Amino acid sequence: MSRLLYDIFWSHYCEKARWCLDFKRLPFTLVRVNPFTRKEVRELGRPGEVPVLEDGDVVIEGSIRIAAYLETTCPEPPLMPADKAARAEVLAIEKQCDEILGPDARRVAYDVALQNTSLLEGTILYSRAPKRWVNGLLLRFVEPRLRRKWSIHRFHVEDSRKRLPVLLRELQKRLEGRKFLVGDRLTLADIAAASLMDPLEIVPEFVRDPAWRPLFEWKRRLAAQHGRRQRTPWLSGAPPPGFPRLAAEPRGAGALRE
Ligand SMILES: N[C@@H](CCC(=O)N[C@@H](CS)C(=O)NCC(=O)O)C(=O)O
Repeated sequence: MSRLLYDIFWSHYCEKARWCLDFKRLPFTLVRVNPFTRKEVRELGRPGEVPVLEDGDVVIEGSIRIAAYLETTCPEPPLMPADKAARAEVLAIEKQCDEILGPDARRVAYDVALQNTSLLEGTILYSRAPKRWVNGLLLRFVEPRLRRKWSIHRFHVEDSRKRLPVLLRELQKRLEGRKFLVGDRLTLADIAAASLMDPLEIVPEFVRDPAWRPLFEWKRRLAAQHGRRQRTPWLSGAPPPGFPRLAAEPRGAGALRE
């Protein structure tokens, strides 16, 4: 029976679904979705969001439902703890990550990338000549649509910047002296948090702030242990125009290496 994951490789929600599948050691085939037309997903009769899992006759949309489906159909190894209270904690963290961390991290990261468009090469922009030469034109078409789609406008970005530290602080606090967000083994809560915070790797005000170093270190360690591909942290070079320089950030190159 074929198992297909409709995927956009740089989508952090797709990464969450891929991580769940890999954790369960379930073989699957990736269907690369055209990010502009979403044709492959629409052909399934779905509105166009990714990830979508097609498992034989069953089609499941969204990383939350995919994780729940995998846990039911393939219970081992478990993504959820056995204890009922701990399960509720995992689901609550997953929900917060889905509703706050995922959209807010995406919004602030796109805001940075749209001001530093080389960060978009290899994803929505071409990285090699001669196609690279049309990037300017492509961006003029794509940028307004992206900004509209993800509400990447000043006030929304500001709101996201204020909301994120609240959640990041909660996550970081939970991890004090512990390896996992809930209990003593990896759960869906860790996969959700580590996947959905990945876009923040390119947001200097978070990734360079020593206050969040333990959280980023945890995320990178976990990702490395599980063989995940993650974004390269933007730790050196001038931050984008308009970004607050952190008090702890060295002048000049601004490098803050681990
Ligand atoms: N809550 C959903 C969110 C999925 C989501 O936002 N996916 C994005 C890509 S990161 C998407 O495809 N959005 C719709 C679109 O761009 O048409 C999940 O858990 O999968």
